Amino acid sequence: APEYDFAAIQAKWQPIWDDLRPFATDNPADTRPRKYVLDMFPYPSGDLHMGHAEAYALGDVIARYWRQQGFNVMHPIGWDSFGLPAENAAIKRGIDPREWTYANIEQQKSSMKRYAASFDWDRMLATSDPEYYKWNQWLFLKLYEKGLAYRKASWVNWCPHDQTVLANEQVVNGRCERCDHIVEKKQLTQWYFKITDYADRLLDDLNQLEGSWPAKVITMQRNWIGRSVGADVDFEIEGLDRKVTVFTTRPDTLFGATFMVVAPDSDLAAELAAGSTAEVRQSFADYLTQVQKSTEVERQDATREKTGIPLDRFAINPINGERIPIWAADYVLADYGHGAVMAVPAHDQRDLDFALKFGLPVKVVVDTLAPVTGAIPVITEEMLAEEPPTIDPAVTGEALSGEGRMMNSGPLDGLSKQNAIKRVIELLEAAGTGRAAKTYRLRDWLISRQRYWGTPIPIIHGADGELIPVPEEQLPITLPPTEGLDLQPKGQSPLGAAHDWVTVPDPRDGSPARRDPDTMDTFVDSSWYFLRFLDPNDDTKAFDPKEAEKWAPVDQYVGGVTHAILHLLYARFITKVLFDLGYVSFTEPFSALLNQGLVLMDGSAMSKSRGNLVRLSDQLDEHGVDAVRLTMAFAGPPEDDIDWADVSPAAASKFLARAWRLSGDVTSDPGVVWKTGDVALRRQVHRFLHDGPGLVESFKFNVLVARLMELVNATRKAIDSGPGGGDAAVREATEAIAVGLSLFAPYVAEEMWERLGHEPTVALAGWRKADPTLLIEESIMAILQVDGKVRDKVEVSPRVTREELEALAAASPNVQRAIGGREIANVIVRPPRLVNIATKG
Ligand code: ANZ
Repeated sequence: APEYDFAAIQAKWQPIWDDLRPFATDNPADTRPRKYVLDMFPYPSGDLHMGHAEAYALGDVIARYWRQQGFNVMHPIGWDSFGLPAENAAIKRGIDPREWTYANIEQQKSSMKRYAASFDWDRMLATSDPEYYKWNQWLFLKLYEKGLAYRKASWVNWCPHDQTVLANEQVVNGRCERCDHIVEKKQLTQWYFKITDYADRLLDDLNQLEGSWPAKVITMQRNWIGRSVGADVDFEIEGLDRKVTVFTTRPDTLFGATFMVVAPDSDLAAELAAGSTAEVRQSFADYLTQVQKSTEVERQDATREKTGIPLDRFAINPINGERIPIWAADYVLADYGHGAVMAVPAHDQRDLDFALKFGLPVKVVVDTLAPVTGAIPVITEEMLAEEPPTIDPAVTGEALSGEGRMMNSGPLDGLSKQNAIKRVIELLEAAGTGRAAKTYRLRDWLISRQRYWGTPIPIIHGADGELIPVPEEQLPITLPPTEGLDLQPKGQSPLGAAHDWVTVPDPRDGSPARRDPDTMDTFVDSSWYFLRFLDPNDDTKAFDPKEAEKWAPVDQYVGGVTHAILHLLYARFITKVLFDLGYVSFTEPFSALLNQGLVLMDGSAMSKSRGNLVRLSDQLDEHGVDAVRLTMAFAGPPEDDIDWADVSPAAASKFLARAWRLSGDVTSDPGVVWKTGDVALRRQVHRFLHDGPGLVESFKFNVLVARLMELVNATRKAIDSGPGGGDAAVREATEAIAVGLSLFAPYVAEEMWERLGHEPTVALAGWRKADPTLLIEESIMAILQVDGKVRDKVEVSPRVTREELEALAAASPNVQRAIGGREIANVIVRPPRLVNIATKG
């Protein structure tokens, strides 16, 4: 008998599939319902690795499943091919980043084909193609027109190693996400996208995704946007002709503000210091130098020793006219709220730590011992003075952050927190000194990069400093060749040195002007790529709104949790912008999201340096594509990490050989009548057909594989020691196994399908509907008695109801005969096992 030879099967089917194009989605006459299943596209950093293999195996289960359900499934792939690694590799090897990038793309593409990922290869794209990035430039111009792209000078995160600006999202624990160097601060004029205009929508629309996105990702997005609700309060500054506004989430504590703190690196602090004494100016300058050395993370660490300096200036509390001193301290951040706070040391721990260190007054205004439901404050002056026990924060060092009733607060006294907040906002609004306000943690999206390998920003700088958008018909602005350019990072874009490229005529009058030399963050490229797949070769527009109407949003997005914040947030933002511009009719790009886990080895991430790297190509050579893919799906729930040391692709390969052998033992004809087959095996097949869809749709791929294994065993038993290979049920089971396996192990499934006498491809064979009459699992024999004597037995479901069982008894000819013409006195029904009919006489 022939042996299962995965290598031969792979070599045989690859060219046949290339020919058949079973996953093409370009037929306008296709009437199947549509599904858009998208895997996050890879960065071409080398050959595919185990992580890709997991992601693409799982995404493919979903895509292949929906095809078996009769859907026209869009499942495209491309490359996120701009970015730093290509540029760094190019610098290291002295080659053009294109060379490195496109060689890697070729390699990944051929690996994906061998891996039998069911992509529509006609829709391939690479973001570093001018045909693609032309539309990044178009998108930029649209945002610019809308006032959503702007330039501003600001302190930016600067990686001294990569010599480039980083978005906040790319700074992890104060270090560069890519190279792990400590990130510094530097002042630069940069391009930003105004994502903060969309903060509320980005937050509120997350509600739509509840249940179809992982809860963890929704929470991460919410925290990243970080909406705080409270009030803005305006303070007059003595000797200054302007007000200072603070943002507070606790306007109810306004009577307890005993000083004000401003961020030392804010314009406001500089202005306040400038108007102060020479001594203050000097100490401020010294303090600022010291502050600039600390990282954002250090500054946000609430437990860090407080530092600060008095500015010798005073603010007036608008609610009671109190005069409070102004300090500069680095626990207040320049770019959050208004960069200034009203300090309420009795009720805020950071303010308390600061007050106690510098001897500033502490005033309790919330009686946290008074039950919120009670009426009268119960903290007395004596209690505050009493020791021990005391709750006085100035003594305990613990701020009273809990709820209670207001005290020492004039018109607010006795109110609960919520009512006090409402009341104080009313009072401030009436006086014109404050208002309800919201603040976000989300910052605008810094998109300029001082690197070569990215999309050039389509702006021209006139000699007069005017910013002129490049006329749309001049797009794309393509990157110049790297020849003669020094790509080594220097803090300025290498494009600035490409004299012929950067010097252009001013579109207004032809006078000499300069191109913007920066390139875009690659997250711009990936923020809309799912739309480009719908018509990747259209050179007249970014995407066709009609195609978007047909296919988008993406029904199922699959990818790593590493993209839970940045990429998803940016794609959601750009989708909303495109909605506002009228290009799409939906506001969320990805209707459902699946995050696969990581592939580990011996409990830790694989890496060359750890020496625990498992090479995908070795695994594929040793066990075959199908076995590796099946292992990925069988390892556990897809969200969980897979430890490659704990799984067995060799066992998967053995199982596939077992399944494959069944197809050689089926001797019946493809046209055989199913209903003549062995009932027990048919029941198991139809239970499998019935349960399969629910298992895939709830991502229980591993359970479905286990069910396939059971079915293979049962079919083998039926062949060897049951009705034999000629039985119709054996064919029915083996065909169901081939279709089931087509989701996980496309090569062996195709081979089985052919051996069963069918034409390729099994990928479109269709998932058969279960016959409901075969879904009664184990049946039970119920006994039907007349006057205590057994007259009949019937097969029933274990869940048969009293009424059904009684009706079955009444319908039994044997029972009827036994009753004869007599009158029925009493019927006892005990489902599922017994009916006893007692007659009169
Ligand atoms: C007075 C107050 C009293 C506050 C109290 C809190 C408790 P979240 O929730 O993170 O939004 N704050 C405002 N701007 C700040 C800045 N630029 N840097 C550091 N802290 C800042 O925090 C809002 C609170 O953080 C605000 O409410 C303000 O302190 C402080 F019992 O105002 B609060």
